[in-house]
Amino acid sequence: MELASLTASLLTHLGVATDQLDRGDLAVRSPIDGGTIARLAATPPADADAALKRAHAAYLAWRKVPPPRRGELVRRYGILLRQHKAELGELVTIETGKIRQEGLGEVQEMIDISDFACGLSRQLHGLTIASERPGHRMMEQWHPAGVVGVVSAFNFPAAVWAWNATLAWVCGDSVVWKPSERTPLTALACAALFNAAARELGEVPKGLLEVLVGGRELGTLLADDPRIAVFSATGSCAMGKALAPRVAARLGRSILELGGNNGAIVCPSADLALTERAILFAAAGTAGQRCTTLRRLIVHESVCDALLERLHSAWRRIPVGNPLDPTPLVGPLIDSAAGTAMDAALAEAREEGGTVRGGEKISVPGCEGGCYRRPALVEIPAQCAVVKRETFAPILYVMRYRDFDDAIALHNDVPQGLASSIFTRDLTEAERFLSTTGSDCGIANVNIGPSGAEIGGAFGGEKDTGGGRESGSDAWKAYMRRATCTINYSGALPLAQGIRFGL
Ligand code: UN1
Repeated sequence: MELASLTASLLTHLGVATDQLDRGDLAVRSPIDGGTIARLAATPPADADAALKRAHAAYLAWRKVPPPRRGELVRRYGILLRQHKAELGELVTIETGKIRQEGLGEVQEMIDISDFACGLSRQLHGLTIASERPGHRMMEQWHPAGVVGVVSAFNFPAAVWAWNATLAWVCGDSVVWKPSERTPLTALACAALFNAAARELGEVPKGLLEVLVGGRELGTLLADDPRIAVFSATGSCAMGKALAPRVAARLGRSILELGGNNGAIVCPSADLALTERAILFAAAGTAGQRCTTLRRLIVHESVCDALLERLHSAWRRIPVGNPLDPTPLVGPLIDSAAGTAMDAALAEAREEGGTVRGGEKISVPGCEGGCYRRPALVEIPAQCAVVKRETFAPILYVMRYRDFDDAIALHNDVPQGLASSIFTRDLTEAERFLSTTGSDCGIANVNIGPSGAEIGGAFGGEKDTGGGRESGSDAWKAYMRRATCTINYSGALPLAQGIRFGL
């Protein structure tokens, strides 16, 4: 079936009114063949303002609903996601170009975070703290923060939004979502399923989820609007650096999940067969378009040739092709600009003395308008500027090390700090990598690659990655406001710090 009509039929199954698909100027293209699959109308600023008003009113009502009841809404959402996993996964594949396995994985990640958030709705607990004053008690309470603005990227058009939205809803917040203008259809489908869950539950205020369709002007609008209590953005470091100061200027709160330039150290004792498999998924998977993609490999000189031999053979065999077909492991890049950026990075690497293998254009029959590239493996003598930059494409730079401390220093010597790995069977190396003086990233793994995190842990990174944490652990606290409460049940009025004050 032609992609546009396949998309329309998936959207119908997912509950999206298809009359809006050819209404506007915003062309949505599938990276699979570059063809237009919809033309949406962008949200005008006046409509965005009305959406923010509805979201704010929804928050005022929703914050009064007991959290476990809020969790029930998210639980129902998770059930609908399970029922529609195949269709939503396929839509993600069509809109992002990721292979079917990864499209389904993305929906599974949404289901997982829905389960997590539902459980969390009975766990939004604060501390009780011993007071220094007799007959006093201190406690922390967590209250809903307000409207959460979510700006999401094309590469995880549903899961990363769901990390934010499901937590926000159980925390008593409402959500205004600005998806990437390249993947608005997935957003419309996620919203349709959410609205279905809300209808099922009943008594859910309108405006708990508002979707704004359009470009960067809408992200800026959310960053600037004081009604957005929490601004959560995923995207490039440049995007974060443009928007974060705007949120800060109004003393708003941001959660930033920006670029990664993730490295792995391969030590002499590493299990090379396991390491090879881990590297293949982390570097070539999702066509190198995850923020957690492995981009830098730092290999001990004693095992580098053996590992490279394995990687060269694997890289030659990676099936690249239409992600809707069952065999490809690597689909297209998001657009031709991404291909141009990849070519430019490889040219720069060559100038720096790099040996480039792979990276060539691949013509996929029937998908001539798509931008397909063989993943590239680049041996490079030094960590030069191109290696320190995040190029959102499947390029793996390989460097050698002799001394372990040098390897860690090289690993940390990039502006970004998202995810990292070490491959070793030596306990002291593993522990040093995880220690205070080891990896400086928000995610540090042993004997698995840097990508493909589970939702149970807090997700995010340091330095230019932005410092935000989303998803599991106690990331929920960023979606609430903390009140420190002191209660005096004594009848006397002792002051803290022993201060005497009175007439
Ligand atoms: C992203 O690329 O923005 O850990 C998120 C991973 C996925 C999420 C990636 N669970 O690779």
